[in-house]
Amino acid sequence: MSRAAPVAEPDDVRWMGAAIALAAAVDPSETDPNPRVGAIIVAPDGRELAAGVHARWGGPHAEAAALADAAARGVSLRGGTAYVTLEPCSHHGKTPPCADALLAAGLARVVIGAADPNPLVDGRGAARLRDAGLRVVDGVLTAEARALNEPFHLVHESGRPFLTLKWAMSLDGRIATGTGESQWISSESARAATHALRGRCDAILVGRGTAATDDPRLTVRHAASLARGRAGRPPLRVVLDAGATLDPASRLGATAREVPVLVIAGPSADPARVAALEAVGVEVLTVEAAAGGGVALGPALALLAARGVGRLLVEGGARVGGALVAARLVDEVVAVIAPVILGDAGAPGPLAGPWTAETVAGAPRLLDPAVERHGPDLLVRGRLRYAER
Ligand code: AOF
Ligand code: ZN
Repeated sequence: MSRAAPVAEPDDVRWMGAAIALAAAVDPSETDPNPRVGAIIVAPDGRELAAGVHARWGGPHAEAAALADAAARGVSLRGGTAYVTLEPCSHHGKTPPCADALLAAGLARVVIGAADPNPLVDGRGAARLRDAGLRVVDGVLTAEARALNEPFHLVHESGRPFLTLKWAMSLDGRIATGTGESQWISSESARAATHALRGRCDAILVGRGTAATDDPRLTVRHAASLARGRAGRPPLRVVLDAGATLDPASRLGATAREVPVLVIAGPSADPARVAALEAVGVEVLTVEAAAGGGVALGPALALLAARGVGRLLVEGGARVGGALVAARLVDEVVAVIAPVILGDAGAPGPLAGPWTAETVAGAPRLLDPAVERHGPDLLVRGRLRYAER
């Protein structure tokens, strides 16, 4: 039996816009890696009856919050329409399925902004509502609803993490002096902002060269900087290291039993080196080699996504950054610009490698970047858009 798909009604866009605005007011670091979601329930006569958001990771979903709001107001939802920015869930997670809760409330219609790409849901929430006889309308303000949760959609739909590439450079575009000194180009307050950025990511990645030169810790300095959804777990520390040549006595190696370290090696890594890293508690996984040497980036990112890494922060070096931009794998850029001039004499810039934009007009570009001031430094942040090919 086929049913005609219910069509949108004139007020649907307005109510969905209002639900999106509710979700947009939630700080994403409160819900990560969960999506931000808003829900509004409207009576058959067009009055708003209840509203709710998914306000924090582990807390009630937006629909449950709206139903609790209705209960607190003592209103009946019978025959009403729910506007949800994300398809209601159908799985028993930390909370029971929202689709069931909406059914129990006696609603007549559900209007959905974006489908839930989580394999635990993936259309089953909408199907359950339809099968129970509700009128389900989807595709209302979908682009805006998806924009609330770009990393969430990306990781489920493309199988790779949302990738933020970060660098700090001098006013004249250098990340070190010609003699190789780089600590510290950016101010203490800009570095504190970077630690907060780390606290929102599932993993922090550097290339083997940066691991050797800077001997970084890649930790989050203050526990308070950790996003709630990380539930006290610091981000995974990752080194792209084709030869598995990371020094087991480096800061990363020496602290691997306290905060996990993953080395992504290539197929020709020396087994003795792998064993030496594993002996200090570093996990070593192998992916195929890239055509030009090094580790193949796509498979390395797929491996991280499979490990639950939804947000990845890449902190260098220049070759890794250059290769990621060339491969169009960078989603967001955070660049700190310090008011210092370092000159050249071979001083490196933030991106290295054979790739270059062919024209300025066709070059990747930050879309509507935000600019923040941290002490004396500027922080420029935005989504990276690539030209059509
Ligand atoms: C909804 N409404 O408000 C949200 C949904 O870890 P849990 O149990 O909270 O489930 C998280 C998953 O539920 C998340 O990955 C996404 O698929 C869905 N999020 N669903 O119906 C909401 N936040
Ligand atoms: Zn739910």
